[in-house]
Amino acid sequence: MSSPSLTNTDPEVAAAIRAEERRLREDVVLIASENYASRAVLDASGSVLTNKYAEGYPGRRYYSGTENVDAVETLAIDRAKALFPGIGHVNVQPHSGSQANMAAYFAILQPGDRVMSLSLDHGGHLTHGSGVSFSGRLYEFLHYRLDEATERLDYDAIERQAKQLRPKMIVSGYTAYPRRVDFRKFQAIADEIGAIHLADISHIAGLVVGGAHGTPVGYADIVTTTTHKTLRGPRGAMIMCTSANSKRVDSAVFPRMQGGPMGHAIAAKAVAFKEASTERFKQYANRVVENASRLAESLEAAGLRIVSGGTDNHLLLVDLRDQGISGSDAEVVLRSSGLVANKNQIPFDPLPPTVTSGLRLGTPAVTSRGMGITDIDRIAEFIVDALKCRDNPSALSKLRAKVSAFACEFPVPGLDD
Ligand code: DSN
Repeated sequence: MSSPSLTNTDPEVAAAIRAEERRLREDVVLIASENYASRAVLDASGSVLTNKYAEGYPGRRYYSGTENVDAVETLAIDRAKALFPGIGHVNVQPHSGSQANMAAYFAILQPGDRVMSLSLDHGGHLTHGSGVSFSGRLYEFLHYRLDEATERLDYDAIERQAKQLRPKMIVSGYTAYPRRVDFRKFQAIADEIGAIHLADISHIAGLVVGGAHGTPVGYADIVTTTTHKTLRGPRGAMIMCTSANSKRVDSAVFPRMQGGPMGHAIAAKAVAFKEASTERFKQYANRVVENASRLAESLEAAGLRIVSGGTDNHLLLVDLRDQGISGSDAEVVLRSSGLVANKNQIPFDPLPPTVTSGLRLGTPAVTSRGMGITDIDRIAEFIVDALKCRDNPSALSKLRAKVSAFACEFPVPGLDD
């Protein structure tokens, strides 16, 4: 909420924030990577801790006056360790998921080293070796792909490929893969060839913490995650690793990759980790998965094809090829109806990433607003209606009014708590 001071100092920024607050209330947010942080997280994030320089780590800083940032960073580390039992070491300083992955690579790899990961068009991330990212430019990434028939990971094929390519690192964890990931199998493959296993759980971290997805801890040498997706914290990231990799990871984050940590963001991470340690969060994580599964079923019942036949996690991919509409056009149609989702390539997509044949839908944000199964059925109806009346602007604007009225029935974390 914009304060009187912000409104007086900068009415333009204050107006944009107010407009965003309205949008968050009136839209149905189905972007799988987005969520609503609580008021407590936002308060910590907007605090005076933004003022402090504190290069280094708690107790070992290059600046004085760091006792308070030391306290919040120690809390964040201890709470993260409690959320991921068995983890040896945690670094809560990375500013983003991309930077967490960068530091993880810096910790283990030399330029030119070979890495295996899922290709971007099958659900991997840009920082998993795309040619347009630093990762694809600095290292030799070679990609595994999903099985064409099942649209799922084929662990036997990945094992064969790993034995042939002998990468120094294997990356598991994805941005658009709707199925469970077997981290134990990835570790077995990595062990067979002496590779490091990096699990990027940015999308599913909250599900792991809530017990709705298996943990990579004990199976991956390094685990990276953002803190703002299913974890429902502030925008940012962290790296977890075995004790054996702790020094390498810490020095890769600072001083190699970043300078001063963001104390306000770290404080907000600590608050989010406290919230995620509750029974309520466990229920939330499980409801996210139930809701995603219901959305997949309802859309399938309405005649839409769901990639891989459903979902085990918080997201699903809709294959639009037989609907006569591209992902990019569907994104625009949904947006004009108050439904916010993003176009996404589906496995073996004939269309480029700027167009795509798919839509990615996720339930973390709507579940944070308290929506359950019957609400998800209504959202599925809205999606189907929007696609049906895509060439009828007046029907779309009526639908938008309906969607907004529906959305406004639910509280907005961060604004109403
Ligand atoms: N941009 C995020 C997503 O939407 O999945 C990943 O970084």
